[in-house]
Amino acid sequence: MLKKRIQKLLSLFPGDAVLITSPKNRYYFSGFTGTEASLVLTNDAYYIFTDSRYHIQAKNEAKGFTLIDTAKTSAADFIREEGYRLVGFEEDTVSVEKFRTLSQKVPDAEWEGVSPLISGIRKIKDETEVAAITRAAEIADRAFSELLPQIVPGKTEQELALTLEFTMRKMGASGLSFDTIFASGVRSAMPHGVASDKKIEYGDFVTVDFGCVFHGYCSDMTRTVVVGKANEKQKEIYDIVLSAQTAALAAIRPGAVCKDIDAIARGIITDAGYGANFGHGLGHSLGLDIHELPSFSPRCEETLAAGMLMTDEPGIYIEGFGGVRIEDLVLVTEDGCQILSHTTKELIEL
Ligand SMILES: [Mn+2]
Repeated sequence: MLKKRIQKLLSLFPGDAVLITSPKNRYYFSGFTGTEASLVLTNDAYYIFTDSRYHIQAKNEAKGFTLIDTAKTSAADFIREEGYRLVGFEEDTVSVEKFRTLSQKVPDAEWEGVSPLISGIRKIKDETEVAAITRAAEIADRAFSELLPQIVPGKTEQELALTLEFTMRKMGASGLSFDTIFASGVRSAMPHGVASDKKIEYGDFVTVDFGCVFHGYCSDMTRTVVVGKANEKQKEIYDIVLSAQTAALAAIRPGAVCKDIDAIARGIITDAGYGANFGHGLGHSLGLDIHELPSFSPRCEETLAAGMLMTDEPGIYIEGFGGVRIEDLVLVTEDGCQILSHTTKELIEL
Protein backbone atom coordinates (compact mmCIF):
# COMPACT_ATOMS: atom_id res chain seq x y z
CA MET A 1 0.00 0.00 0.00
CA LEU A 2 2.71 2.51 0.97
CA LYS A 3 4.83 1.42 -1.98
CA LYS A 4 2.01 2.55 -4.28
CA ARG A 5 2.15 6.02 -2.70
CA ILE A 6 5.90 6.25 -3.27
CA GLN A 7 5.62 5.02 -6.86
CA LYS A 8 2.94 7.62 -7.50
CA LEU A 9 5.21 10.40 -6.23
CA LEU A 10 8.23 9.19 -8.19
CA SER A 11 6.15 8.87 -11.35
CA LEU A 12 5.19 12.54 -11.02
CA PHE A 13 8.71 13.79 -10.23
CA PRO A 14 11.33 13.27 -12.94
CA GLY A 15 14.35 13.61 -10.62
CA ASP A 16 16.88 11.19 -9.12
CA ALA A 17 15.58 11.12 -5.55
CA VAL A 18 13.12 12.72 -3.14
CA LEU A 19 14.13 13.68 0.40
CA ILE A 20 11.28 13.49 2.96
CA THR A 21 11.78 15.08 6.36
CA SER A 22 8.36 16.20 7.68
CA PRO A 23 6.76 13.84 10.23
CA LYS A 24 3.41 13.54 8.44
CA ASN A 25 4.85 12.77 5.01
CA ARG A 26 7.46 10.48 6.54
CA TYR A 27 4.65 8.47 8.14
CA TYR A 28 2.59 8.60 4.94
CA PHE A 29 5.35 7.11 2.80
CA SER A 30 7.06 4.76 5.27
CA GLY A 31 4.77 4.03 8.24
CA PHE A 32 7.52 5.23 10.62
CA THR A 33 6.00 6.95 13.67
CA GLY A 34 9.19 8.05 15.45
CA THR A 35 10.07 11.72 15.76
CA GLU A 36 13.48 11.77 14.04
CA ALA A 37 14.25 10.37 10.60
CA SER A 38 14.68 11.27 6.94
CA LEU A 39 13.61 9.24 3.93
CA VAL A 40 15.35 9.13 0.58
CA LEU A 41 13.09 7.70 -2.12
CA THR A 42 14.53 6.59 -5.46
CA ASN A 43 13.33 4.34 -8.26
CA ASP A 44 15.80 1.67 -7.18
CA ALA A 45 15.42 1.62 -3.40
CA TYR A 46 13.96 3.40 -0.38
CA TYR A 47 16.20 4.50 2.52
CA ILE A 48 15.42 5.59 6.07
CA PHE A 49 18.07 7.54 7.99
CA THR A 50 17.76 7.63 11.77
CA ASP A 51 19.80 7.30 14.95
CA SER A 52 20.13 4.36 17.35
CA ARG A 53 17.11 5.43 19.43
CA TYR A 54 14.89 4.49 16.51
CA HIS A 55 16.65 1.57 14.81
CA ILE A 56 14.35 -1.18 16.11
CA GLN A 57 11.27 0.94 15.48
CA ALA A 58 12.37 1.80 11.93
CA LYS A 59 12.97 -1.90 11.15
CA ASN A 60 9.51 -2.79 12.47
CA GLU A 61 7.57 0.06 10.89
CA ALA A 62 9.33 1.10 7.68
CA LYS A 63 8.90 -2.15 5.73
CA GLY A 64 10.83 -2.32 2.49
CA PHE A 65 13.23 0.47 3.55
CA THR A 66 16.99 0.13 3.94
CA LEU A 67 18.00 1.46 7.35
CA ILE A 68 21.05 3.73 7.53
CA ASP A 69 22.51 4.93 10.84
CA THR A 70 22.83 8.72 10.87
CA ALA A 71 25.86 8.38 13.17
CA LYS A 72 27.65 7.05 10.08
CA THR A 73 25.93 8.69 7.10
CA SER A 74 23.36 11.48 6.98
CA ALA A 75 20.75 11.71 4.24
CA ALA A 76 22.58 14.72 2.78
CA ASP A 77 25.93 12.86 2.76
CA PHE A 78 24.24 9.93 1.05
CA ILE A 79 22.67 12.15 -1.62
CA ARG A 80 26.08 13.73 -2.33
CA GLU A 81 27.91 10.38 -2.38
CA GLU A 82 25.34 8.83 -4.74
CA GLY A 83 25.72 11.80 -7.04
CA TYR A 84 22.01 12.57 -7.32
CA ARG A 85 21.54 15.70 -9.43
CA LEU A 86 17.87 16.59 -9.26
CA VAL A 87 16.47 16.05 -5.78
CA GLY A 88 12.94 16.74 -4.55
CA PHE A 89 12.31 18.23 -1.10
CA GLU A 90 9.38 19.58 0.91
CA GLU A 91 9.60 23.32 0.43
CA ASP A 92 6.57 23.93 2.66
CA THR A 93 8.25 22.54 5.80
CA VAL A 94 12.05 22.69 5.29
CA SER A 95 13.27 25.84 7.04
CA VAL A 96 15.49 28.34 5.28
CA GLU A 97 18.30 27.38 7.64
CA LYS A 98 17.95 23.64 6.93
CA PHE A 99 17.79 24.34 3.21
CA ARG A 100 21.03 26.35 3.39
CA THR A 101 22.72 23.43 5.16
CA LEU A 102 21.46 20.97 2.56
CA SER A 103 22.65 23.15 -0.31
CA GLN A 104 26.08 23.49 1.29
CA LYS A 105 26.41 19.75 1.97
CA VAL A 106 25.26 18.79 -1.54
CA PRO A 107 26.57 21.66 -3.68
CA ASP A 108 26.10 19.91 -7.03
CA ALA A 109 22.45 18.97 -6.62
CA GLU A 110 19.51 20.97 -7.90
CA TRP A 111 16.70 21.05 -5.33
CA GLU A 112 13.10 21.13 -6.49
CA GLY A 113 10.04 21.52 -4.27
CA VAL A 114 7.60 18.60 -4.39
CA SER A 115 5.13 19.71 -1.70
CA PRO A 116 2.26 20.39 -4.15
CA LEU A 117 2.79 16.94 -5.70
CA ILE A 118 2.60 15.30 -2.28
CA SER A 119 -0.47 17.21 -1.17
CA GLY A 120 -2.07 16.27 -4.49
CA ILE A 121 -1.46 12.58 -3.80
CA ARG A 122 -2.66 12.90 -0.21
CA LYS A 123 -5.98 14.38 -1.39
CA ILE A 124 -7.25 10.97 -2.42
CA LYS A 125 -7.46 8.66 0.58
CA ASP A 126 -6.77 4.97 0.11
CA GLU A 127 -8.48 2.11 1.95
CA THR A 128 -6.11 2.13 4.94
CA GLU A 129 -6.61 5.85 5.42
CA VAL A 130 -10.38 5.66 5.11
CA ALA A 131 -10.44 2.84 7.68
CA ALA A 132 -8.40 4.90 10.17
CA ILE A 133 -10.54 8.01 9.70
CA THR A 134 -13.75 5.99 9.97
CA ARG A 135 -12.52 4.64 13.31
CA ALA A 136 -11.54 8.12 14.52
CA ALA A 137 -15.05 9.33 13.62
CA GLU A 138 -16.68 6.39 15.43
CA ILE A 139 -14.69 7.11 18.58
CA ALA A 140 -15.79 10.76 18.43
CA ASP A 141 -19.45 9.76 18.03
CA ARG A 142 -19.34 7.35 20.96
CA ALA A 143 -17.44 9.71 23.24
CA PHE A 144 -19.91 12.52 22.46
CA SER A 145 -22.91 10.36 23.32
CA GLU A 146 -21.27 9.52 26.66
CA LEU A 147 -20.63 13.22 27.27
CA LEU A 148 -24.15 14.51 26.56
CA PRO A 149 -25.79 13.59 29.92
CA GLN A 150 -22.89 15.29 31.71
CA ILE A 151 -23.50 18.70 30.09
CA VAL A 152 -25.43 20.26 32.98
CA PRO A 153 -25.55 23.74 34.54
CA GLY A 154 -22.62 24.41 36.87
CA LYS A 155 -20.00 22.33 35.04
CA THR A 156 -17.29 24.32 33.31
CA GLU A 157 -16.50 24.09 29.60
CA GLN A 158 -12.97 23.01 30.50
CA GLU A 159 -13.99 20.08 32.67
CA LEU A 160 -16.48 18.86 30.07
CA ALA A 161 -13.92 19.17 27.27
CA LEU A 162 -11.46 17.20 29.40
CA THR A 163 -14.05 14.46 29.99
CA LEU A 164 -14.65 14.22 26.23
CA GLU A 165 -10.91 14.08 25.51
CA PHE A 166 -10.27 11.47 28.23
CA THR A 167 -13.10 9.30 26.89
CA MET A 168 -11.68 9.39 23.36
CA ARG A 169 -8.24 8.40 24.65
CA LYS A 170 -9.78 5.55 26.66
CA MET A 171 -11.49 4.36 23.48
CA GLY A 172 -8.16 4.07 21.65
CA ALA A 173 -7.49 7.53 20.21
CA SER A 174 -3.82 8.56 20.36
CA GLY A 175 -4.59 12.25 20.76
CA LEU A 176 -6.72 15.18 19.64
CA SER A 177 -7.11 16.52 16.11
CA PHE A 178 -6.97 20.06 17.59
CA ASP A 179 -7.76 21.89 20.83
CA THR A 180 -11.39 21.09 21.62
CA ILE A 181 -13.79 23.94 20.91
CA PHE A 182 -16.33 24.04 23.72
CA ALA A 183 -18.26 27.29 23.58
CA SER A 184 -21.41 27.89 25.62
CA GLY A 185 -23.91 30.75 25.88
CA VAL A 186 -22.68 34.00 24.35
CA ARG A 187 -19.27 32.35 23.81
CA SER A 188 -20.84 30.10 21.14
CA ALA A 189 -20.81 33.17 18.87
CA MET A 190 -17.03 32.64 18.64
CA PRO A 191 -16.46 30.08 15.88
CA HIS A 192 -13.19 28.98 17.48
CA GLY A 193 -13.99 29.45 21.16
CA VAL A 194 -11.81 26.85 22.87
CA ALA A 195 -12.96 25.57 26.27
CA SER A 196 -12.81 28.21 29.03
CA ASP A 197 -13.61 28.28 32.75
CA LYS A 198 -17.15 29.53 32.00
CA LYS A 199 -19.85 27.48 33.70
CA ILE A 200 -22.70 25.99 31.68
CA GLU A 201 -25.99 27.80 32.33
CA TYR A 202 -29.59 26.86 31.74
CA GLY A 203 -30.70 27.99 28.26
CA ASP A 204 -27.17 28.00 26.80
CA PHE A 205 -26.36 26.97 23.29
CA VAL A 206 -23.30 24.72 23.59
CA THR A 207 -21.13 24.24 20.50
CA VAL A 208 -18.65 21.37 20.66
CA ASP A 209 -16.20 21.06 17.75
CA PHE A 210 -13.71 18.29 18.32
CA GLY A 211 -11.89 15.33 16.89
CA CYS A 212 -9.43 12.63 17.73
CA VAL A 213 -6.48 10.96 16.04
CA PHE A 214 -6.47 7.25 15.24
CA HIS A 215 -3.47 5.64 13.49
CA GLY A 216 -2.32 9.16 12.63
CA TYR A 217 -5.60 10.28 11.05
CA CYS A 218 -7.88 13.07 12.27
CA SER A 219 -11.62 13.15 12.72
CA ASP A 220 -13.61 16.37 12.98
CA MET A 221 -17.23 16.90 14.05
CA THR A 222 -19.34 19.71 15.49
CA ARG A 223 -22.68 19.60 17.23
CA THR A 224 -24.58 22.42 18.92
CA VAL A 225 -26.99 21.48 21.71
CA VAL A 226 -29.24 23.46 24.04
CA VAL A 227 -29.15 23.08 27.81
CA GLY A 228 -32.86 22.94 28.67
CA LYS A 229 -35.59 24.01 26.24
CA ALA A 230 -34.62 25.88 23.10
CA ASN A 231 -36.29 29.28 22.61
CA GLU A 232 -37.79 30.37 19.28
CA LYS A 233 -34.71 32.27 18.14
CA GLN A 234 -32.44 29.32 18.93
CA LYS A 235 -34.72 26.97 16.99
CA GLU A 236 -34.86 29.36 14.02
CA ILE A 237 -31.08 29.65 13.74
CA TYR A 238 -30.52 25.95 14.28
CA ASP A 239 -32.98 25.04 11.53
CA ILE A 240 -31.36 27.40 9.02
CA VAL A 241 -27.89 25.99 9.69
CA LEU A 242 -29.21 22.44 9.45
CA SER A 243 -30.92 23.13 6.10
CA ALA A 244 -27.71 24.66 4.76
CA GLN A 245 -25.66 21.71 6.02
CA THR A 246 -27.92 19.04 4.54
CA ALA A 247 -28.38 20.86 1.22
CA ALA A 248 -24.59 20.95 0.80
CA LEU A 249 -24.33 17.26 1.70
CA ALA A 250 -26.85 16.38 -0.98
CA ALA A 251 -24.64 18.03 -3.62
CA ILE A 252 -21.33 16.40 -2.66
CA ARG A 253 -20.27 14.02 -5.44
CA PRO A 254 -17.37 13.52 -7.84
CA GLY A 255 -17.22 16.30 -10.40
CA ALA A 256 -18.84 18.93 -8.19
CA VAL A 257 -16.81 22.14 -7.86
CA CYS A 258 -15.82 23.04 -4.30
CA LYS A 259 -16.96 26.68 -4.42
CA ASP A 260 -20.38 25.60 -5.71
CA ILE A 261 -20.90 23.40 -2.65
CA ASP A 262 -19.97 26.37 -0.46
CA ALA A 263 -22.41 28.54 -2.41
CA ILE A 264 -25.33 26.16 -1.80
CA ALA A 265 -25.01 26.41 1.98
CA ARG A 266 -24.11 30.11 1.90
CA GLY A 267 -27.14 30.86 -0.30
CA ILE A 268 -29.55 29.31 2.19
CA ILE A 269 -28.03 31.21 5.12
CA THR A 270 -27.95 34.47 3.13
CA ASP A 271 -31.56 34.10 1.96
CA ALA A 272 -32.59 33.64 5.58
CA GLY A 273 -30.94 37.00 6.38
CA TYR A 274 -27.83 35.72 8.16
CA GLY A 275 -25.21 35.90 5.39
CA ALA A 276 -23.12 38.36 7.42
CA ASN A 277 -23.10 35.90 10.33
CA PHE A 278 -21.38 33.09 8.39
CA GLY A 279 -17.84 34.35 7.92
CA HIS A 280 -15.84 31.18 7.38
CA GLY A 281 -15.65 28.63 4.57
CA LEU A 282 -18.09 25.72 4.51
CA GLY A 283 -15.47 23.05 5.01
CA HIS A 284 -12.06 21.59 4.40
CA SER A 285 -10.30 18.40 3.58
CA LEU A 286 -8.42 16.54 6.30
CA GLY A 287 -6.39 13.42 6.88
CA LEU A 288 -3.01 13.28 8.60
CA ASP A 289 -3.43 17.05 9.01
CA ILE A 290 -6.61 18.62 10.29
CA HIS A 291 -6.65 21.10 7.41
CA GLU A 292 -5.74 19.80 3.98
CA LEU A 293 -6.73 20.78 0.45
CA PRO A 294 -9.14 21.27 -1.20
CA SER A 295 -11.60 23.39 0.78
CA PHE A 296 -15.24 24.33 0.46
CA SER A 297 -14.57 28.06 0.23
CA PRO A 298 -16.04 30.71 -2.09
CA ARG A 299 -12.70 30.79 -3.96
CA CYS A 300 -11.83 27.09 -4.36
CA GLU A 301 -12.20 26.05 -8.00
CA GLU A 302 -11.14 22.44 -7.43
CA THR A 303 -13.31 19.53 -8.47
CA LEU A 304 -14.28 16.76 -6.05
CA ALA A 305 -13.13 13.21 -6.74
CA ALA A 306 -13.91 9.86 -5.15
CA GLY A 307 -11.66 9.23 -2.15
CA MET A 308 -11.56 12.85 -0.98
CA LEU A 309 -12.54 13.44 2.59
CA MET A 310 -14.27 16.73 3.43
CA THR A 311 -16.05 18.49 6.26
CA ASP A 312 -19.41 20.22 5.79
CA GLU A 313 -19.74 22.78 8.59
CA PRO A 314 -21.86 25.90 8.10
CA GLY A 315 -22.59 28.17 11.03
CA ILE A 316 -24.42 31.31 12.15
CA TYR A 317 -22.79 33.42 14.87
CA ILE A 318 -24.54 36.35 16.57
CA GLU A 319 -22.48 38.45 18.95
CA GLY A 320 -24.12 38.78 22.35
CA PHE A 321 -26.55 35.96 21.62
CA GLY A 322 -24.67 32.83 20.60
CA GLY A 323 -24.11 30.63 17.61
CA VAL A 324 -24.71 27.33 15.92
CA ARG A 325 -22.41 25.16 13.84
CA ILE A 326 -23.17 21.66 12.58
CA GLU A 327 -20.36 19.62 11.06
CA ASP A 328 -20.13 16.19 9.50
CA LEU A 329 -17.16 14.32 8.12
CA VAL A 330 -17.89 13.18 4.57
CA LEU A 331 -16.18 10.77 2.20
CA VAL A 332 -16.67 11.43 -1.51
CA THR A 333 -17.64 8.11 -3.14
CA GLU A 334 -18.00 7.03 -6.78
CA ASP A 335 -21.65 8.07 -6.91
CA GLY A 336 -22.08 10.64 -4.14
CA CYS A 337 -20.85 10.68 -0.58
CA GLN A 338 -20.83 8.74 2.63
CA ILE A 339 -21.29 10.52 5.95
CA LEU A 340 -18.84 9.26 8.57
CA SER A 341 -20.32 11.23 11.49
CA HIS A 342 -23.35 9.45 12.94
CA THR A 343 -24.44 11.63 15.86
CA THR A 344 -27.99 12.91 15.32
CA LYS A 345 -28.43 16.38 13.83
CA GLU A 346 -31.89 16.94 15.29
CA LEU A 347 -31.63 19.67 17.89
CA ILE A 348 -30.67 18.05 21.18
CA GLU A 349 -32.31 19.67 24.22
CA LEU A 350 -30.62 18.43 27.37
MN1 LIG B 1 -13.64 21.27 10.77
